[in-house]
Amino acid sequence: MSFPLTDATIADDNRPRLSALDEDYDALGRTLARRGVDIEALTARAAAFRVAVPSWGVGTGGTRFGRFPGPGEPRNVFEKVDDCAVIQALTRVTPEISLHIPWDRPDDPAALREQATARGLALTTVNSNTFEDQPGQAHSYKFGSLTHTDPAVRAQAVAHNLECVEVGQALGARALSVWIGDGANLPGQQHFRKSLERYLESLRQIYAGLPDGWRLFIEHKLCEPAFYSTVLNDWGTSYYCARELGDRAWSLVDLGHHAPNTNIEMIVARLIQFGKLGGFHFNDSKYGDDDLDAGSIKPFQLFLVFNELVDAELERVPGFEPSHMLDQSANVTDPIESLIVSATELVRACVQAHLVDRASLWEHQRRNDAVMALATLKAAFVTDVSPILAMARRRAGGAVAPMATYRASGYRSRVGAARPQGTGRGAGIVG
Ligand SMILES: [Mn+2]
Repeated sequence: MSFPLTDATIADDNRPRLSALDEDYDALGRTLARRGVDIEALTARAAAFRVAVPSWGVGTGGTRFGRFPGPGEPRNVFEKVDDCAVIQALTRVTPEISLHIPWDRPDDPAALREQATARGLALTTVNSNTFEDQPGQAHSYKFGSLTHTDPAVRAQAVAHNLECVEVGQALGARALSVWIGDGANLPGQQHFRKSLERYLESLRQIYAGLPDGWRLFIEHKLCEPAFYSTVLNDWGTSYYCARELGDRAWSLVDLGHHAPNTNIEMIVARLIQFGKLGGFHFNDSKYGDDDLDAGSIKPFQLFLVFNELVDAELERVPGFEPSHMLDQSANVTDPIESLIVSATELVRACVQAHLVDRASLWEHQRRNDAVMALATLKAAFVTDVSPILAMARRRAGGAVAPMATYRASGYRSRVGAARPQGTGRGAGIVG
């Protein structure tokens, strides 16, 4: 199937929207100028933003109770790359893909890398999977992987992670992201301290196998699938492990992996301060690890997270270089549409955070003026920066209205016809 979303088709679809965009952009520019803000500086921030798309995110996810796949789900990693390319063509902020092994293990890594490059994409991160058993595997992960009581199971899990690094090297990746489902479902099942010791012992072996220039991201999670306790349960434990491992190990924050109402922006600030914020899995959540579209439930929280990131960026905190990745699961939407929405909302939060009047904020903080400090944040948060996002996309060759252009392209119905279902493994469970 020929790739349908060329620069020319996007430009054609943009054309009737351009005069309205110019009008809205100019109007917003005047409004911002009155506040002493240069709209072009914000548009440059929007244009510079990047977030990696998860290969598993382009298939329909599911719950413990079922999965309802839609038409044209990718059946292999090559088709996943094609879907990711559609998101990049429209948004121009997602030139990277995060892969999951073994779901995405390519028979021919060079061919996969070539296809990605041809689509303007890079395969930057590999994610290991020891939270489920694979066919033919010698030992089961039912009772854990990197922390299992049996050294043979741990050795198998370590070997899998090292294989992920090897595959990643062939693909040009530079990071390994490790999430384990290890933990306990019942009190007494697991020795808390010993299981964490085993985790560190396993991770040290993986860390020792990291090629030069690689980073190791460790992802913590409060619960699930272990509902009583998980071994790497919170940011403090994650920080401890990253510090124990060394300067190439980093904590990764998944927005859905915390107790409800946790102050995630403060966790982000702490990890920045301690020099261990490696990156993010962006998504949103109402009750648990819901993996909903970014900004769909708590857009203000997303803004506050970016407020911390922008603050650190502007302050040039040493070593501050977090990787932005999406990690989400579409159950009832077209996954491509959900990823377009999420990518767009991240850019929005980033631009709004750059709009914060920091000098005023710091002054209100110094004076303990809580009301005005919040008002300063809110002034940025309630500003509709949509014309900035659209202008940045347009200038980069993307879509002024990505969702409308995507729907008009007929991509979903085309792949629906080209990819009969039931012949492959399209979707992912997400960590
Ligand atoms: Mn995650």
